[in-house]
Amino acid sequence: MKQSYRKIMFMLMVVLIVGALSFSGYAWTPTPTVDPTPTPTVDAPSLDPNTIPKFVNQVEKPFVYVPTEIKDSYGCVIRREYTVSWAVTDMQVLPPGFPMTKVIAFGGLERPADDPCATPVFRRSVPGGTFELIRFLPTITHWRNEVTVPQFLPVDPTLDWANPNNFPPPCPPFLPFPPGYPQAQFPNANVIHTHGIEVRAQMDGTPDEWFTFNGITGPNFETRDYQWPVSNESSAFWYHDHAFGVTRLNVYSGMSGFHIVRDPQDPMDQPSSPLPTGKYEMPLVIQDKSFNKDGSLWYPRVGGVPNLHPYWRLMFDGQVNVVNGKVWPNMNVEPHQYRFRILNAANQRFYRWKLSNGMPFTVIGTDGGYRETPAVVNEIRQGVTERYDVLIDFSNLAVGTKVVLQNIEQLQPPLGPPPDPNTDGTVMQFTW
Ligand SMILES: [Cu+2]
Repeated sequence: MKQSYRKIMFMLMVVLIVGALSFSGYAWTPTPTVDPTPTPTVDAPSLDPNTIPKFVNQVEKPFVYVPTEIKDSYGCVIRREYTVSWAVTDMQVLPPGFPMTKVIAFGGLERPADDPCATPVFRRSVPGGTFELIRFLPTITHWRNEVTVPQFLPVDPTLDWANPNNFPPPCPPFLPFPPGYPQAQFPNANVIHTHGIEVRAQMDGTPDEWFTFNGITGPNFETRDYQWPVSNESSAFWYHDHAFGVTRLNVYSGMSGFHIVRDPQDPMDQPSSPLPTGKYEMPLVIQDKSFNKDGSLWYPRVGGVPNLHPYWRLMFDGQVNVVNGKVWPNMNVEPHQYRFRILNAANQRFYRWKLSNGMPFTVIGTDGGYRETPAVVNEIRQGVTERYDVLIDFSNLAVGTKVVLQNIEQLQPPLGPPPDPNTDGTVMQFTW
């Protein structure tokens, strides 16, 4: 099964490369002297996922950014403003006792818990904080790139990419990573895309609108300050890095977070709504990752076609699932119905959710807002970037029950093998 899958993937890759070369005008003739066997590589994560204990981490709810509220002469709030930055830092992603992980983390103001009057404090986190937006209340966000050190994952300078230093693409033989090419690793190009939010194109974080910490900007750059009319229906959205040719590295490094839009005119968002709120509402940012023994993120360092692209690989699936920045966490629940906003923030992996005890999910919303009627299902398939708004009712479980959120989607559908129930087939646990 695995062998034939590899053969199919290899043939697919050959077809794609031949197609790309013919399209770009190259006359490419395969010669019989070329050995089609992929170069053997030791490019693999050094931390065996089976040695990482599951459900030791506790899930954390992303904090909510505190805005500055601009009021008119009557005291009515007419606009909200945020300043959100991102920087390289270390976070405890693996369970306690394991080394910390270098990440790129968003940061903004948080209100200390249980004290609505306390002065907001600055905090960085992976994923980033949540923007709680009110429909039709205009909002401005000032984005600040504070990545002052080289990107720690391999930037492949043979791709068409942001390239802040105008570094000419190197020719083979290529340098291994690390160190790679310092002129490509620094400074890090970033731009924030607000996935699904209605906004002017110049403020949507398209790939060539990138900017660096030291003032280098992409060809389409206009502004670091985005205005959102917040015209979408109430739903959840994804903000993430989107810089040209390095998005996969920056998102994998941690640059993800939720926007949640609520509509005061929608009965489902009003105080009389039957939907769970407060501690019974939980956003879940789910990603797959692999790790090294020193706690660092592992990302492929040898390209799929290393003679053309030394580091870039078309397909990569992590071995471990990370929920709200924690590997395989547990969440203690009460006998209550919960509302989960689920975001697939993986680079390419599709998920199919299933609960280990066969309990159903009630899907009340998707990327576009609330459904006309809820759908009760036993499985949910979720592609990259998609959001689901689901209810899970834990109120009829016996004390001590543990329910595991599983992933049963095959890798790289429709060709890949099923996930391993002991690693990427497990996501998180709910404990009553
Ligand atoms: Cu997106």
